[in-house]
Amino acid sequence: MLFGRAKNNPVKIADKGIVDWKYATCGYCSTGCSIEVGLNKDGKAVSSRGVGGADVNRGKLCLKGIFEHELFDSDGRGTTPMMRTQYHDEFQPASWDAALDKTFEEIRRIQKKYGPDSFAIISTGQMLTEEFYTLGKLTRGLIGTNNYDGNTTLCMSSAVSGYKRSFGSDGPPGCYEDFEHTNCLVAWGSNLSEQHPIIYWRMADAKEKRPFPLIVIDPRVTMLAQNADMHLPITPGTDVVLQNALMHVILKEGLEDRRYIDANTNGIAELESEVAKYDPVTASKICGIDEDTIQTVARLFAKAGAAMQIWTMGINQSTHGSDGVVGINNLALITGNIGKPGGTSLSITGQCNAMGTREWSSCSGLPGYRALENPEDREEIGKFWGCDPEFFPKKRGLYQTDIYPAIETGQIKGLWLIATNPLSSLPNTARIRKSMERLEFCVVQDCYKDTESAQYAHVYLPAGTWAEKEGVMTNTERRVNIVKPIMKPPGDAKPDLWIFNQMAKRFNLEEKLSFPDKAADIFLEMAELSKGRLSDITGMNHEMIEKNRGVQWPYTAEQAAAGEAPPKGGKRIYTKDGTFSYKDGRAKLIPLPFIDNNEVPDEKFPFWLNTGRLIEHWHGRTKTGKVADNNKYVPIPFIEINPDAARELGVRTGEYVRLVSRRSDAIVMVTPTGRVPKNMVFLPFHFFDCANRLTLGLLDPHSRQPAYKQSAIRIERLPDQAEAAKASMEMREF
Ligand SMILES: Nc1nc2c(c(=O)[nH]1)N[C@H]1C(S)=C(S)[C@@H](COP(=O)(O)OP(=O)(O)OC[C@H]3O[C@@H](n4cnc5c(=O)[nH]c(N)nc54)[C@H](O)[C@@H]3O)O[C@H]1N2
Ligand SMILES: Nc1nc2c(c(=O)[nH]1)N[C@H]1C(S)=C(S)[C@@H](COP(=O)(O)OP(=O)(O)OC[C@H]3O[C@@H](n4cnc5c(=O)[nH]c(N)nc54)[C@H](O)[C@@H]3O)O[C@H]1N2
Ligand code: SF4
Ligand SMILES: [Mo]
Repeated sequence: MLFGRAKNNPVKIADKGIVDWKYATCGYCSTGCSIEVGLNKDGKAVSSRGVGGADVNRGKLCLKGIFEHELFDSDGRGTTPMMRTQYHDEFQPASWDAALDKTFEEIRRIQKKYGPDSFAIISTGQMLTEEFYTLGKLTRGLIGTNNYDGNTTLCMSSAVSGYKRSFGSDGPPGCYEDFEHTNCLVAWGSNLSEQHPIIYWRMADAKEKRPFPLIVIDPRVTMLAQNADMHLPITPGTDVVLQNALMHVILKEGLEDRRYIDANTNGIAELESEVAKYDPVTASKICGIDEDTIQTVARLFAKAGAAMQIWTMGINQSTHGSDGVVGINNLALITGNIGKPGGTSLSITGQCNAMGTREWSSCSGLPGYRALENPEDREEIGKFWGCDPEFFPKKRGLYQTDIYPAIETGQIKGLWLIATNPLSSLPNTARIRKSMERLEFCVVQDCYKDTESAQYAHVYLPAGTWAEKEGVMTNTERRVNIVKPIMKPPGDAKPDLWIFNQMAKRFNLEEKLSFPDKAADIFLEMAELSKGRLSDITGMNHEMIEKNRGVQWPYTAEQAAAGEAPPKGGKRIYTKDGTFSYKDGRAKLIPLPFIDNNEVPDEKFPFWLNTGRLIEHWHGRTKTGKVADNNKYVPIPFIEINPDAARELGVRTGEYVRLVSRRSDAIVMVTPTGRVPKNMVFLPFHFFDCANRLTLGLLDPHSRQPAYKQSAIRIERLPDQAEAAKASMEMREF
């Protein structure tokens, strides 16, 4: 292939000999890009490209998607089940039967000895929806532990909780197309350009064609903030105060939408009396945003006609995470900005299928957004699955972040970790290590065998990942898209669905419940359960999902029969008056008093520790750490530190320093940059035994999500740099 001037120094791209392109949906972030993987004549995956006709990405991919095919034969993949008696022994290879029998026996032994809830199961947002549904059936219908949760408690729990409190149900009301209609966009704690690059591209493209003000609220000058019209560098953890002040101005100046409020909401009087306390001057002293800016943003937002808010972890990962989401919803509701083109509150989801787990995994309830607390829901699912509804617990069990303290106190004795790596992702990992050491039995099911958490496993189950499996995922805008098996899992590794079905055989002795093998059949079972509900997918099946490059829910059998072509599904929800999920069809306006309970910088620990992500890497780097083009840019941990702070400390670019919090310490490299204020450092959490040695992670009272972004640290200079470099490396060897 030749680009540029054909005769003068043409750019040559090596011909990879691709003979076939196979369809999939990207398995990293929740943007939900459609990918094609190129196979050469030997059937080897040699390339990835974006799919031109796909609504979401329109041919584009970010650098994670572009190299995704390299995962198939990357280092560290698990190829055979492994077992050992004590977690510190050497692992021995085992047969699948031996590993699954052992797991089954240990689950039942522990449950018999200590009670059904003494065995906990922690899952993920990174499997396929049919797998989530099957694991839910196995856990709720047969194993019978109520301590079943997902890593989504670290990620989307505050969004779920906030949506439920405001609207009566989870379910993001908007879509990416809203960028094309909005007249004002407010982004709360989201680094969209790096963490959801293709959603960012959709936004930037819409903004270029039809300019609208972009207001970014983030203590750090992120790439998104650099591209904003206004950047509000908020004091960490105080977003609720700013929200109250914005509502104060809107209500005081009569800029609210009274018709919408009267027709769609309850609670305006209570909200008004609470926000009356947050005049911009008082609020500015707490949240660090001056009164003029507060007034300008309030007016811009309320007068826009169609105003949109998006948010990610800067809001969710906070002791006010759920309240922050409710605050965003309050702002949207009082200005009539829900369910209309360009007027919405759209939570930008994290993992590729965090939405699918919310809808179908039964983690916090029962499938299809049903609740354990609701007797009719228990009855319906019990009948449908063929089990006694009395077997279901009557309220949800512990959240992931409460399961570890319960291991610490001996209430929980056994653990099954599926596609999550808590030793790298939970706050205060020294404490998590102690908990893991106390387990009588731990089984880790992961596509990589070299995870930090597998150190504590008695049984390791090697899983397939991404396009080694078949099933659907739901993205941020409720779009269900499909992944097809392009490669076989390496060695004797198996798709997660196969593993759950084999486990189910062991628990399902009377064969009362059915466990179909084929993802397409499981999808149809889920569709049946979705009939008439918010997340109705009765009009979809695997084939039509692939054909349309993803379809948004709701998409009903009636819509399919009416032959909407091509079927695009539901762009928005709550589009008409009185359609919220509370019984009376109204949303709730909820007052949000602010209590400052964070660990804040002081004399001993003078810096805020802000943690988050980089574009090149994915979480604990089990995947991107092994893809050369992702890893080589950022192979070691570093902090962003303000140049003035670096000068005062006497440290320069490339030097190592020790970060010390009340929990522990970590050695990292220094990168001075104006991206962070003088009293803050930003530390990516991708590197093992680093960020989460330091974090405190206080929990949100509603969502139990950790405040990963608000801890206090001090920085110590290290005179012996060679020694420091060595120590920094050694910390990550195990
Ligand atoms: N490349 C890449 N992309 C990813 C991921 C990845 O690991 N790598 N992970 C995916 C997942 S699971 C998730 S959840 C998303 C996360 O996506 P984002 O939430 O966009 O990413 P983060 O870097 O965690 O945090 C976003 C911002 O929150 C800001 N922040 C910190 N404290 C506050 C505060 O008090 N208020 C406000 N308003 N902002 C604050 C931080 O400065 C940071 O810039 O990314 C997804 N996409
Ligand atoms: N300090 C700090 N900590 C954080 C955050 C932060 O911003 N700051 N963010 C939090 C957030 S938002 C999140 S989402 C969590 C993420 O936390 P984790 O879920 O622990 O992170 P991952 O590294 O993505 O772990 C997923 C694991 O699943 C495996 N895996 C991938 N695909 C498959 C599959 O198909 N099947 C199986 N069986 N295994 C698979 C991977 O190899 C990996 O080991 O981290 C949280 N921790
Ligand atoms: S934006 Fe997200 S879904 Fe799209 S290619 Fe990148 S990682 Fe994959
Ligand atoms: Mo996340």
